[in-house]
Amino acid sequence: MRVLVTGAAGSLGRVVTVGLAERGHDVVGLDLVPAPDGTPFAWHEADCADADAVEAVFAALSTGGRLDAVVHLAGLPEEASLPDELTSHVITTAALLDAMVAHRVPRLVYASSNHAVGRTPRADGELTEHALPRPDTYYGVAKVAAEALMRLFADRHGIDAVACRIGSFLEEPASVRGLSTWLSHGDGVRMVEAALTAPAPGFAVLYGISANTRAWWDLEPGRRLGYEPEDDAEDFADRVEPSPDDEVEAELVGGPFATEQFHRPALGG
Ligand code: 15L
Repeated sequence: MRVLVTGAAGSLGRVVTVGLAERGHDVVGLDLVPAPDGTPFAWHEADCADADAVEAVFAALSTGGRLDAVVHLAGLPEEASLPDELTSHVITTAALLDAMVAHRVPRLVYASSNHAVGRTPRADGELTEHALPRPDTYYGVAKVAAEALMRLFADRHGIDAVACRIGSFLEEPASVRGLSTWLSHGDGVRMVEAALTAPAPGFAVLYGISANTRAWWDLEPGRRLGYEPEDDAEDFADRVEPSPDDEVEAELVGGPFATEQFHRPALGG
């Protein structure tokens, strides 16, 4: 498949671009910054929040053959102001979806986040794809809104749109919470490839975690799309130090993002 990967220079993007290229996909990177030295695939520099710049990238790509999908990984990875979060996640997704419709690109795979449902209590039981939006931060609010936009474009334009609610994408789990929420680098690539290649998923949500022994987020929605995780955070459990925050972080899906440290006014604060 020919795939445009946004945020190609970011922590997810660096792993996913290389992983997809190794699996035989024709990857095109897109980022605000230039390609790292030695990048073996095509690269465009543009701000995904700038609709004209995004359109120009799609126009340039249309001369090189059909683009099969966009993997949208660009965006702030943490809490910021509400306007910045909306720009980073909703406006960028809108610019990409508009360009996809204009250039008949049929599929979007999006790095959504567990923080879209981060205020869901663990006591509610297994976290399924049917959990109602329950963001824990403005970051989570923007992920919810980006998912809603994907659903709208799936319904209106028939775009296949897979929202991957990613847990903690790290080389190794870094906290007790991470023993449940970890997504390994290898599984991250497997997840994106499954979301890219699943036959006709329409709009779909999956939880992006590894096959962690302590997982309590439903892996079935991913498995239905062909995502078979292979790693388990438990293999690293001996290296994870307990912390006084573990108990409070275990109460809600979003862990630290759902704690009081992020309480602030929506505007002007
Ligand atoms: C995310 O969505 C964030 O981008 C990342 O910074 C982590 O907080 C991660 O979720 C997590 O929940 O561990």
